[in-house]
Amino acid sequence: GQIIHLEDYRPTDFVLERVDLTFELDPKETKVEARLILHRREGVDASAPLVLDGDELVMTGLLLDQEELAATLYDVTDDTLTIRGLPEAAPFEVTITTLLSPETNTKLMGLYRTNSVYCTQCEAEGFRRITYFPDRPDVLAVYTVNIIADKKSAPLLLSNGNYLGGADMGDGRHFAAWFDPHPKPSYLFALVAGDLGVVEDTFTTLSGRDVALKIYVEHGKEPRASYAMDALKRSMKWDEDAFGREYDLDIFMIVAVSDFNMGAMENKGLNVFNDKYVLADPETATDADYANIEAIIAHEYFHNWTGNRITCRDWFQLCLKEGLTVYRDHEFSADMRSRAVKRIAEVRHLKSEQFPEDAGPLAHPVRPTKYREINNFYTTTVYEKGSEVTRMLATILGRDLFKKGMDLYFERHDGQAVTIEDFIACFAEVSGRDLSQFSLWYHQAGTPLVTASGVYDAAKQTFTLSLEQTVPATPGQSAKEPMHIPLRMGLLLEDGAEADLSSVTGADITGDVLHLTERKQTVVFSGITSRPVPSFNRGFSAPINLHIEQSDDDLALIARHESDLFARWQALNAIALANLVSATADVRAGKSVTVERALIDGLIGAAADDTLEPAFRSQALSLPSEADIAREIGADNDPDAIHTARQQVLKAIAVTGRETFLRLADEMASKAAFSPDAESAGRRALRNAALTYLVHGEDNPARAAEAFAAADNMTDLSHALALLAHRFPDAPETAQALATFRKRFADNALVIDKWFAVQATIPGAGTLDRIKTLMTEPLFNGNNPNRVRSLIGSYAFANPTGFNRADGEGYRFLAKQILDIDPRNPQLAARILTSMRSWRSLEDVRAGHARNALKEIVSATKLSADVSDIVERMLK
Ligand code: DPP
Ligand code: ZN
Repeated sequence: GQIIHLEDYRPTDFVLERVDLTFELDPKETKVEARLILHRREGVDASAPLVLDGDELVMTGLLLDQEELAATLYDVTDDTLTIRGLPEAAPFEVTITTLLSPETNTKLMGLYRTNSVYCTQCEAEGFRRITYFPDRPDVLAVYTVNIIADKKSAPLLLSNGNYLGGADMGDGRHFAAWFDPHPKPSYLFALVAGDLGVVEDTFTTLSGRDVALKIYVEHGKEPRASYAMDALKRSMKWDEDAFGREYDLDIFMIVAVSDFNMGAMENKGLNVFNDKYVLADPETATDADYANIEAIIAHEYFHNWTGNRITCRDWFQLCLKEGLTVYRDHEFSADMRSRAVKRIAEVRHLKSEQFPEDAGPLAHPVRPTKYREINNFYTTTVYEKGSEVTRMLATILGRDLFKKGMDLYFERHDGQAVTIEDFIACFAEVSGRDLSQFSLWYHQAGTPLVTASGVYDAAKQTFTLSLEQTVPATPGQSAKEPMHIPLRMGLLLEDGAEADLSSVTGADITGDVLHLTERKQTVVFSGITSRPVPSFNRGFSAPINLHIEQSDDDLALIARHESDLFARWQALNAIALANLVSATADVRAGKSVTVERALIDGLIGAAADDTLEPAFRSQALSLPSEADIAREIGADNDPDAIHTARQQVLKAIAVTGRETFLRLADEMASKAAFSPDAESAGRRALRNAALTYLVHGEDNPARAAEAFAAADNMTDLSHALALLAHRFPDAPETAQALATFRKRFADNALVIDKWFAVQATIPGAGTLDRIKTLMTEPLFNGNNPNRVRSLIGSYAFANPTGFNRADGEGYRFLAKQILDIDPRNPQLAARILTSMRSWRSLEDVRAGHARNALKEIVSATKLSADVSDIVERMLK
């Protein structure tokens, strides 16, 4: 594919007024008739042709104003249909007939079949696989959709908007018509047809309109959709309360399908979901599953305003809807759950997924300026960093001005396809602030590094802070400008009180936000009565790396006394990370590992502190991951040494904390019936964290096996299974638990995904053979994206020692799998390949093997644009 540049954007030559679509559904040969009403945009040359996008289409008819078009007036290429000789000013009608084969559409883009259900996925460029069309987000039109299908196999016929009516056709088929009054881009089109069960409810909006809510799932799975329904109603209410946004159709539908490339899709009025993010009950879903369902139901619903009513001018603006909508779903979850615990989980995710992306060959700005394959830009940078940028805007402006800016955005741009500049202009206008420096967050890739050091002058009672920021070079961007970094902070005094920050020179401070805007800034605080311990980046107010020389004692003080709970966790995490890095160096030097007292005391102290909520204590106990340690080390990584070091630290904490962990395992055990609420989930998390330590402090699997046998919900069951498999992979107890689990859940694909994932993440070189055997298992299905992600994705993304085998076999295996998946489902192949994004930070031998595996992929004869884009950027 060729490279698309932001600077080349220009509006279409033709304006699309209306779209009428008729589908005659058939698994092998679906006929689509698309009637497009268009007119030439004012000022466009009268000879300019109409160029429509297409992808793997078979066209069997082409009419202009109902007349067959002469062959001399149009051309068809692999990806376009060009029509010449069109009216100069008057509207005209183009009618295109195409034939599709949903059954053989393994790319899962456009119209495809999943479990005998017809389903569509059009974002980003899937609509062009249905008909020739101006398939870009700035072409907004009103759609009417007629669906004709076999009545028996497809009793349900759904599309966007409101239901107009339907009828029996007398020949075993029936038809339904839908009309969506809201102009929309083609990527929000959806059609679903099939035989599904439904869960129904209603929601009354703030202005008193009743909206019918329907969640469609496979027959028999209806009870497992009730949590999703509850989450939907809470989302609708929250968007009214928090953002004043009301729903705008008579009906809101969600369909859960089992073959889906992404998490979910926000099609207008008809969201389509990966069933993983809809279906839940205590027996089959973990607390993490419940939290994900709540967040993703909210996310897709919130898109109705941030994405659908106001959409993107072009795909470079993807963060306009995604970053903003992630921010909104984060705020929703924070309001539904514990804000601090939610923030810790978000930051863990950001650091483990987005920071490595931003530090490697795939780094790109939140708002990129070029792409080859847009599917490859649905990244953690666009989503998660995009959300953080929105959060910083709210931090800088303050709650009221941020809200005013959002209100202006909704009012001014409703019904439009806009840009990041349009969005920022609303906030600049309501606040009177110049946000041009802040906007660099959208344009400069790379995680900024802030270094800080402080000097206390007891005689003058001043504290002088020297701050410096650098933004690392990233592909295509060598020199960077200083950014506006809003750093929330506090100065903790010896008695645990907080210093007043108002007497300051060298920086603007609003509340507890220090505005770092220069490359170097010297900030002097006066009236500081004792040597202060600075606590930076409270609530992770800015997505940065922070380097500050701080003693374990000072960090421990923050961990005990900070008013910001997130900052307490951050301090504990900093103590742990430094210790894990030095332990790794110890292992590589052949020395015994030192575990600092501050770490052991800090963790056990937090765990034992009954004044803190259990969910927070479980987060405090959860050590940085092996990937976190590798990222902190940065270069020349040996995953085996990291694993050994981490295991030894874990064991030392386990031994010292044994009494505490025994107490927690007992006290946190639930006697009540299962409830998925955040508080109950927090108790389970703390109990399982305690169990993890206990099991690591013992050398037999009895405790984990007992936990497995006693578990009465999936959170506890899958945790016990992972403890057994990861700590005692070869024990008979493990083999037995795996067999029991498989037998019990063989009919439940989502649970079997967990069974594959737990085995794919067993540490050590031996896991590759296990995976090869699992691929021959009858339950393995290489065509189902969830299944492929659970086995191959988990191995490549979440098994540092297993995947990064010193002999390179893990990389060679992955290369082979990528080449196997790519022809069927390029999007899936490209996504899994990004697991190798940090290969350059490995030690030389492994890095050499990784490079060779990537070269093997790049030299394959036929690669999709998706995979070749990723592999070429990774080798550059
Ligand atoms: N379905 C994806 C999301 O909601 C892409 N829009 O983020
Ligand atoms: Zn989204």
